[in-house]
Amino acid sequence: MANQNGIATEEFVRAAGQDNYTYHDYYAIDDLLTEEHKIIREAARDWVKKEVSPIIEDCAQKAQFPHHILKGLGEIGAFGPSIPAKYGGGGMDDISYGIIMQELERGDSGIRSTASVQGSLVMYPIYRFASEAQKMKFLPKLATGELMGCFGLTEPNHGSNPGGMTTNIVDKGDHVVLNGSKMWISNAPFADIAVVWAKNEEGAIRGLVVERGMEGFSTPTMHGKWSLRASATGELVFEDVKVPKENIFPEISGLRGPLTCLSSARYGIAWGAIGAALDCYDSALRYSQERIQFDKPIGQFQLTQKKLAEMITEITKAQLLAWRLGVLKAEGKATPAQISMAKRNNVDMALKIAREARQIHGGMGISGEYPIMRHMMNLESVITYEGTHDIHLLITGMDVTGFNAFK
Ligand code: TGC
Ligand code: FAD
Repeated sequence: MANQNGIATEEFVRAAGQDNYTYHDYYAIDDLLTEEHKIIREAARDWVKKEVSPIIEDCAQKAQFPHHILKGLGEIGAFGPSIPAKYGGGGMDDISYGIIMQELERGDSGIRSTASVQGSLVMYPIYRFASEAQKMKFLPKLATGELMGCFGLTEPNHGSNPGGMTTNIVDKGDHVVLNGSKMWISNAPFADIAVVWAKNEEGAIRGLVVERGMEGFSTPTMHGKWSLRASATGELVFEDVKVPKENIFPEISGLRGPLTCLSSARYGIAWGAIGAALDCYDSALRYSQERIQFDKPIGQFQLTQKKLAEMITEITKAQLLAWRLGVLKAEGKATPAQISMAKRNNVDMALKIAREARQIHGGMGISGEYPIMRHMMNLESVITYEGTHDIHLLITGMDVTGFNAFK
């Protein structure tokens, strides 16, 4: 049976026919949260159970992005939770932002990705760097999902090294002319606006808002992904696009601009990845108690217990890292290198847990009846985007040794 969007609602739902996910908090980290944090978490979790879990396996199998959930994402405050209410944002604190990302990624990394891009990579730069007129023009509509955005930094020949970008703008008086291309851009195929980073004639990196409909601007979809299949990824192609000067961010020049946005998004991923890990652990724990082999539940075998014990240990360490980072961020003390460490550690942790959970589910682990393989494949993108695992290792290496391995 299919719903009005053509997405089957009964195929590929979980084995039990419903989402039985239970949160795991082994170290009573909830005691460190406020009542408001817990209310925000419950609202996001309920929404994911109702709107994401029933359709997500089917969307991933068919490589479809579920456009119909955008309005709901806006309603639960997933777009720009930390942006002030004056601009339509949620005005929430950093931990609330992390909690929402965790609940969304518990559903699917692609859904969290859509929210990360909209909040941290589109709304945040407009909030931080744009003129007041641009803020009022774009932010309230982005907060509700009426407008959707994407973030163009990566190019075909410049991924880990965005400073080498060749996309460029040339000054023509009241407008600039934009040429070049970006690839691997989340949300690009349906985005109404793109926050694009390009070099001017002096070689300085500037940020600008490119709007769908501007002549010479196109967003071809990238097909054939085995990962983040329920997320839409595309290219941004600019062929002599005339962009009015008021669309250029006046307040920022240099790589610091896009990297500041990445710090915000990487922080959200550090929380989000725990959600994917928790979903894999929760499913594996339940399966280990129900699946009988050699006349007993597989959870009675010591090797299964070792896997589960190591999983919850790693999840707990990641939860503490994310919480402490949230406190530092709220105090304005979190450094980019601390954010790098949490992004790298927590995504790596989630990917390893997904692989172990896959083992515990045996053959069923590769089936769409369980969320494991989908999380595992998604996490292969998450460990690559927003800075690869190795780039984040080198950022930590640079921070502790004082030697810059990139130069
Ligand atoms: P470098 O010389 O080190 O720095 C240039 C300027 O930027 C400042 N900076 C930062 N500022 C804020 N936050 C950060 N994390 C920062 N890191 C550096 C730095 O202080 C300097 O400022 P200034 O004023 O002195 O000029 O730059 P570099 O060219 O040597 O590059 C360093 C490196 C390799 C760490 C950086 O390029 C990097 O992080 N590369 C990874 C690229 C990346 O993460 N791309 C992500 C693309 S977007 C994406 O993947 C979205 S996925 C979305 C989704 O679906 O969820
Ligand atoms: P490369 O930079 O070519 O790296 C290849 C390998 O070389 C990696 O293992 C890397 O760690 C290693 N390497 C590179 N440099 C070094 C070094 N100095 N030392 C040691 N090892 C090194 N980008 C956007 O701008 N916006 C988006 O919305 C966006 N969404 C994405 C969605 C998906 C699904 C994916 C897969 C990517 C997305 N990206 C996006 C791009 C992403 O940020 C890049 O893929 C990532 O930064 C890595 O760049 P690359 O793929 O060109 O790999």
